[in-house]
Amino acid sequence: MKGRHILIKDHVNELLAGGTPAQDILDRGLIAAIDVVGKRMAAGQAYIPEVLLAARAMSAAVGLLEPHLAASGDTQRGKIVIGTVTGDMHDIGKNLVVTMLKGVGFDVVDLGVNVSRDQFCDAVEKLEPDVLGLSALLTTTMMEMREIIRALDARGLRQRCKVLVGGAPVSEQFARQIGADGFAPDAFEAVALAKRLTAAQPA
Ligand code: B1M
Repeated sequence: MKGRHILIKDHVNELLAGGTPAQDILDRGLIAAIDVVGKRMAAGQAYIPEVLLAARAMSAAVGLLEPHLAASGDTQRGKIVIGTVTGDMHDIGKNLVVTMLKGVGFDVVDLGVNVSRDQFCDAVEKLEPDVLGLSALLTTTMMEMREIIRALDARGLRQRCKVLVGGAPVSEQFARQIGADGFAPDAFEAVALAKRLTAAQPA
């Protein structure tokens, strides 16, 4: 919460060495703390520089957890193109989803943040993924997901891949409303859903 990105690495390494599961460190430590920062931000008690410092510390800690979170050894499962939609710079959650998907054997192409609908459409056309993953953390940018699905439709690409959406303001109901194929509330569900969506595809 104080943004101490160097100290947090020592702390995470100590916890891992002591046998604390990586998932606990993530859920009970990192996500719990960034949620407090988010609430302070909403209440006007924390400002962007402090949130950026907290985000930098969180990213540093998540980097240490990644090898422990991502189970490995599974065979190749399919290709996923993923990105945070245009106007949105939030990427911590999306990066966690990427890590977990890679860990179970998906070939993941991460387009990064602030990705335009044309970039998503071009990637679907060129890379032919099984799944397109869209992330949004703002109530304003989540509406862009609908436009991306419309743009895929307009370019005749909608049937070429499944669309998976996620991010804090997104819900199952919203996913259905915009015509997505699925919604995942967290990185674990994203992996489970991606497996189901790709398993349903003809070989
Ligand atoms: Co921003 N921010 N932020 N922020 N920020 C929120 C989202 C906010 C809820 C804080 C608040 O007010 N309480 C609020 C949004 C309010 C709203 O829209 N209703 C907000 C705001 C307002 C803003 C700005 C507009 C502030 C401003 O400038 N006035 C601004 C917008 C910038 C922009 O994007 N254009 C802004 C900026 C920032 C920072 C840059 C400072 C920083 C981001 C740094 C970064 O990502 N590199 C930041 C942060 C850190 C947050 C909070 C505090 C934490 C987000 C986070 O990383 N959570 C956030 C408050 C909160 O969420 N508690 C907040 C941890 C992460 C593990 O969870 O991202 O939810 P999450 O990801 C989860 C699931 O959602 C899911 O799985 C993930 C892992 O389990 N998931 C998917 C995510 N993507 C998925 C995709 C999938 C499936 C699942 O399939 C494809």
